[in-house]
Amino acid sequence: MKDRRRFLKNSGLATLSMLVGAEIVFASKLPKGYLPLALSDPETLKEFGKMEELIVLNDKPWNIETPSHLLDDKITPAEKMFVRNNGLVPEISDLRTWMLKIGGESVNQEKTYSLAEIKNGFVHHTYQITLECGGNGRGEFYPPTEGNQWGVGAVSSAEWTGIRLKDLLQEVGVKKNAVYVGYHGNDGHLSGDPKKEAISRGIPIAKAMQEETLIAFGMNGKDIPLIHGHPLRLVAGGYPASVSGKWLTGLSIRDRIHDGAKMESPSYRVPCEPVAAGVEVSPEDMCIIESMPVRSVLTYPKTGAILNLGRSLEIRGHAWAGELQVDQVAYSFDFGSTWNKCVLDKPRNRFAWQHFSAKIDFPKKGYYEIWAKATDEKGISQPMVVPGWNPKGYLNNACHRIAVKVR
Ligand SMILES: Nc1nc2c(c(=O)[nH]1)N[C@H]1C(S)=C(S)[C@@H](COP(=O)(O)O)O[C@H]1N2
Ligand SMILES: [Mo]
Repeated sequence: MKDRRRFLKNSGLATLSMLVGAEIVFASKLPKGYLPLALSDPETLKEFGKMEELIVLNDKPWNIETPSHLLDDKITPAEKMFVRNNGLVPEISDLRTWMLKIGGESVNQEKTYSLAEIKNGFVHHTYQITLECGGNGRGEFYPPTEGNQWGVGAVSSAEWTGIRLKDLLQEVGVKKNAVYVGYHGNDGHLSGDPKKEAISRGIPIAKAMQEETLIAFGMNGKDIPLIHGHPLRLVAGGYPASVSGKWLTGLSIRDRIHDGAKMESPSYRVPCEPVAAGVEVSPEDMCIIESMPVRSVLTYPKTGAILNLGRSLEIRGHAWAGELQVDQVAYSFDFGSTWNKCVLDKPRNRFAWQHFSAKIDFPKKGYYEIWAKATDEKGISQPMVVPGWNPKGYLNNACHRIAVKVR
């Protein structure tokens, strides 16, 4: 990866122009070693195995969003999966020395597992798990909140294979006073300080004991790609994806709520009670995000599509509701005046998103917006407008909207 960047940076003008596909006007003014933007993003995306259409929001650390129309697959392929990093992607050389250390106040006996012991010592399970970043949709909050300005594409639903965390916890033995499991990964802190962790979050012990909570080594039938946590990753669906620790090297069984990096307020917390937009909220009034709210995304057609009058349009998308199931998805093409039900599939398993579709017949030529609204099994629906402002811009589950023209 680095070699490629070095190669590009040292390339002569002719090579660069050829790669950009046009003459670089003002090339004489290019600072030495500067990589034209047209090259840096697509090239890095390719190096990470990502499609060029994904959107790089940040490169230090890498944060990459998926445009909604690329989420059309029922199971998200690796090349279309969003990336959210808090630190530096580790360089992994020798998997034979990779260790997973189980410790913490509430473990009966500290134990260290090699990768082979993890893979060979326990039964394997595969689940489709939807992972949504707590900050998905942040870009719409006003006043704006700091952090990656995600649109709707910080979500994925891949098939994860691994061992149940609960099987491993049973083997090491968990004391009665255990309340939380914290994770540790070996991605570097942005400061470069080796003593600091980039992120070390976790889950309540009951969540750790769920059947679908995995220590995963596989994704979509292959090894987990490096950028998504190779060789081991904690995968816990329904909660913000920040609890699904990548590059897993340790687990701490805690007798208190885990206090690792980004567990503290305001990270991944929202005001326990709603607040007015823009106010300051004191740490004791902020609560840790657990189950994510109901949400849906329209994945077909792509916004801007032009259709012919007289042909019905099939719309498609997915809906999910944290730890709950989605009960219903409705669509509107008259700005929310009337709603019709979509056909909604059952999830493949708990914590997998649900596919929906509908056929629309437009009454006449012109501009339309298609809105989608999901309702969870408790009867809670997505809001039409951006919901409760919060200091870090989490949990915007407002209805997704796309625009089409009929001619
Ligand atoms: N070790 C480690 N695990 C991590 C992170 C990280 O920066 N380091 N980011 C978390 C966050 S905030 C999210 S949203 C998901 C993103 O997963 P993905 O990059 O595989 O899509 O990973 C989570 N696990
Ligand atoms: Mo996240």
